[in-house]
Amino acid sequence: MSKFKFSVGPWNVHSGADSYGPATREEIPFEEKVKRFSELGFSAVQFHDDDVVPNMDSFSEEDIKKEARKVKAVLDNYNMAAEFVAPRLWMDRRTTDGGYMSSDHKDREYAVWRSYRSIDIAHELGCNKIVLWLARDGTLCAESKSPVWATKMLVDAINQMLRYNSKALILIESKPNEPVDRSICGTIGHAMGISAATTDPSRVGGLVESAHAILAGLDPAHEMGFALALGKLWGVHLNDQNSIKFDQDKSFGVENLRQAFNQVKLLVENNYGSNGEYIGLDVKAMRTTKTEDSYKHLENSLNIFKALEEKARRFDYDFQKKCVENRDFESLEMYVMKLLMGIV
Ligand code: XUL
Ligand code: MN
Repeated sequence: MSKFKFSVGPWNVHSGADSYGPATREEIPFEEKVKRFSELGFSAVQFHDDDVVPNMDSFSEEDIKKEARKVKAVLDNYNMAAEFVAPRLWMDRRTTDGGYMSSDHKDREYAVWRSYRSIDIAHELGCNKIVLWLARDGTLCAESKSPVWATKMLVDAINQMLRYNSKALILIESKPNEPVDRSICGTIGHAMGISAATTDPSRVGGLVESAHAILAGLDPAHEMGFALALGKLWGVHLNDQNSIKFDQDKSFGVENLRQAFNQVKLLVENNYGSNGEYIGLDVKAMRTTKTEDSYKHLENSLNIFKALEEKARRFDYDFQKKCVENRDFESLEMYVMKLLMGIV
């Protein structure tokens, strides 16, 4: 029995369309997804602002709140919570050259407007976490934008959000590249630096995604550990990634089992979740997956997580201590491999 609570975003179940080809599966209506998520054992849903209010740009601020209340009723119906709301700052024409760091001040104002709406929507859904994945904030052409200026723009935008609502918590989801070439918050260390520079660091933390850490050439457990040490790991996006290439969002643990184990072990050891945090998934089904298997990657990720949690909970710390005292890391490593292979 897992000691954690799990969350997932509606975009985790998608039609399979990518930049190179059309959909391969049927679209599943939102409410059906929520019902299935709850049956699979998830207790919260992660949202982009327009997952909650599609076409929100054409609604008034009051109507956006009204629409959000309808989604809250759907969540209540299935006994599901909302974990966070993330402004989608990458689809609209006004985010072509970024959100908070766009070269056009009108576009920057739009990005902040969307962020305020995300805060309003979160309030209606009964949560206070706002996730910033800074999709297009960075450069495509290195000389087009000063990284000094861009970093200051991000701090300014977060300060405006903190001012707008005194309860909102801002979680920066770091990622080194894609769709930009060079991002501004490439690692969780960058996110923590931004936090420290804001007017209220106690309300600015981080969300570590396994694949994003691997894209940065780093170990996801170490990224998570860094934020945990500072009391600022407020969300995770567990998934997997086969080395440094396009962002793959594979099922958790399917590429790097030992790295996955170490993420779970770290979360178990540090009582992650004791302040209400969720184990969030951000996983994509393969394009070849059939409509009837639209949730299989979620089930697989949950099952792998739970199997690794069970192994983490029976990790032999006495043996580990002895190995460390004797500097016998060969034996410690072999113990971990045997544990993962089911030999001990
Ligand atoms: C993009 C990514 C996003 C965020 C939410 O790489 O991970 O899905 O998690 O905006
Ligand atoms: Mn993510």
